Amino acid sequence: MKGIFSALLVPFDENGTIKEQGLREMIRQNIDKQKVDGLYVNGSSGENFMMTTEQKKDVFRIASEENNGQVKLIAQVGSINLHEAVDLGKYATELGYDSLSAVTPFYYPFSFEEIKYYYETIINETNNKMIIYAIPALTGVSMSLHQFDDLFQNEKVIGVKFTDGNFYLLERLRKKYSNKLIYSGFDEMLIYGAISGVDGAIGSTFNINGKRAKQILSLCQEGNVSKAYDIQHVTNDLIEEILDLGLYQTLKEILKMTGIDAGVCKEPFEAFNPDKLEKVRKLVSTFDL
Ligand code: SI3
Repeated sequence: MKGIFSALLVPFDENGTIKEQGLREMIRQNIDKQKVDGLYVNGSSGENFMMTTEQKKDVFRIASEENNGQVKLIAQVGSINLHEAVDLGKYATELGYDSLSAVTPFYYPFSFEEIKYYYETIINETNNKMIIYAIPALTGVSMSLHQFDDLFQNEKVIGVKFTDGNFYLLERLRKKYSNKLIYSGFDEMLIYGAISGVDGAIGSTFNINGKRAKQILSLCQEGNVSKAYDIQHVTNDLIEEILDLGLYQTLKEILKMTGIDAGVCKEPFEAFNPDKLEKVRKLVSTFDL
């Protein structure tokens, strides 16, 4: 379960329908070209929170079929509808997913006891492993070291996807929990996570730039931080441009230029402005994507 995991993008048509063939191509591209160690299915990058339950199940099924046991699969099942989270967790478990993951429940200011109940319910009902998905910038949920201590007491909680810039907390977690998996969540900060000893990383840009992410992680593990920095700088030149142009839309346009039917983003994400296509073309050639 270690290494670089692509947070799988999902291709949609203009009506918000999943483009199944495009999704299969996307999975192949991640496994065959980016050589990722695993896929994080139905995360933020998969536009998960905008899909129907049936669509989420379709993505889990298609990813499992297309992967056919090649790389590790993590199913993100989190939802503020706990019944949906459990239903998805059972479905992904039956499909053989290696672990579940769930975003902290968001929108309402849930107490920590409620958050803990949410994770325990998903774990008990599915009998699968759980990776906490902590992304305070989007959920507003910042958990303390003591709250992680509490969640980590459950042996089914095998780790955390740490999409946070709080490197003090990351260091404390790493020192205390050598037995838990810690995944870095911000691709542009991968090197700092890698220096702190994360086990891996989960990110959206790995769909197109997974090979560089693998290099950053392994160079840090070998102690060659200076070379890792060189690659992080190139990576961040790319990510900066992508964030300026619009994250998920641009990733999909890049993939289309490399022959993948990556579709469009779900509304209300705005459509990609075709005036910017020339900039995308330049990224593909400059960064050899
Ligand atoms: O699917 C997912 O859950 C993710 O991709 C999470 C991951 O942490 C990404 N975060 C979001 C909100 O997309 C990052 O990979 C992020 O896109 C990247 O670092 C660019 O900021």
